[in-house]
Amino acid sequence: VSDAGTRLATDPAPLRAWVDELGAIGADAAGGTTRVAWSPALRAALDWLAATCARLGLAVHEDAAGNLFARWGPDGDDAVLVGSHADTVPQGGRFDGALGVLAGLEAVRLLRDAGYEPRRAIVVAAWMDEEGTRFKTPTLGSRAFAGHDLSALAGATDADGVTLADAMASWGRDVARLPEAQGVDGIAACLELHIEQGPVLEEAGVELGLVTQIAGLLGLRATFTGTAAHAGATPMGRRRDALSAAARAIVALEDWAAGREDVPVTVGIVEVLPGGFNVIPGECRFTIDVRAQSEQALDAAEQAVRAALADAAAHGGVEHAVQRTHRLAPVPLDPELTAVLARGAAREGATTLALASGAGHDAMQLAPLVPTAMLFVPSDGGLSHNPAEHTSPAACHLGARVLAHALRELTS
Ligand code: HGY
Ligand code: MN
Ligand code: MN
Repeated sequence: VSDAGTRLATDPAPLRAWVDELGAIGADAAGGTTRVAWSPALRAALDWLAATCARLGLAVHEDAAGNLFARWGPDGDDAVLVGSHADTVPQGGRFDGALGVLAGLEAVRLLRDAGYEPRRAIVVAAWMDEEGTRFKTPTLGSRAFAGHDLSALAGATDADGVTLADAMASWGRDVARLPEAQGVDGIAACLELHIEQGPVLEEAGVELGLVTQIAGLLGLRATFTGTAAHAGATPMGRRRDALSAAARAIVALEDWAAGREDVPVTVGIVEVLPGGFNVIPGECRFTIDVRAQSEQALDAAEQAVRAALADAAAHGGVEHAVQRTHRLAPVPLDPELTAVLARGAAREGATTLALASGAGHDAMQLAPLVPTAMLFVPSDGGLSHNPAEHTSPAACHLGARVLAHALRELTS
């Protein structure tokens, strides 16, 4: 039960209804949710979000980068921002990102219904393209808000050859005007609630996670080039098979990472060309995703990955090339702001655990510039980036109430 200071409603149903309504936008045939950047599904989601925020009496606007903001309270450049992303991975779940936006909105609703008036504004945010799925541009919206120069991304193309510039133009946005999305000067603090996306809280039997830091991300794209040839007439000893060499590399990467605690390595996309059942693959392209909690570990991982690719290519007698697509440094979060979340959790009598985030988040773009803290709620079975992703209504609402306590402390 919440403390007498601010009696917050505890009914989890309205928030769960929002999660289900938003999760249905972009629902795909596999039972998941697909809302990639600049897609019609994401446009529909932001329209739903804008209408929902407007019904709560918030002032809604979208910036040049497609970020959506809903503001409650007075003007000023000391707003407290709370939010996450509305885009998803392909065939993703209904909670990754979306819950962070909706829990922020629920926190505002709870405070308004309790008769609270903030002395400085609370801004609920839905960041554009946190996942980077379509153009390999993770955290594009929050990077634009943080004032990063993103001009190099304009020519990025998706799997259908559509450029980022054209995709943005389909939303009435000009990629050259991304710098106008710089807005971090207008906020004094940033909070993000997110599902943990791993098994730690559930296995520890703890209700909430207080995030100490966010893992660094390294994205690589590898191309193995052999010789397309006849599957039946080419003796095994005469082949330059790009796929079998890549497969050897991929298994070597898994073996390398399996021997280490917290440097997960993932190959998520593999393209085989020309892609005939009776043609020895002449080319194989694949992505490599590396996470680590320190720059040194990221550097060591990149070296090991490059060495494993070179060995496998040499073994298969094929050429190879490796290109870095992105690298985000590990980011520590703000201890004082995290203590505000901890006090909110204490008001709810919730158990908490301090933990590092293996997943990347928009918070990592804000943390170097303004005090930033993250609150995790458990993921059932530690599962995420999967249609079966789930967190109980009670756990979601507990997180929203803790956000509400923190927002009240920060804006009273
Ligand atoms: O990849 C990540 O860590 C996040 O889900 N974008
Ligand atoms: Mn995600
Ligand atoms: Mn996410």
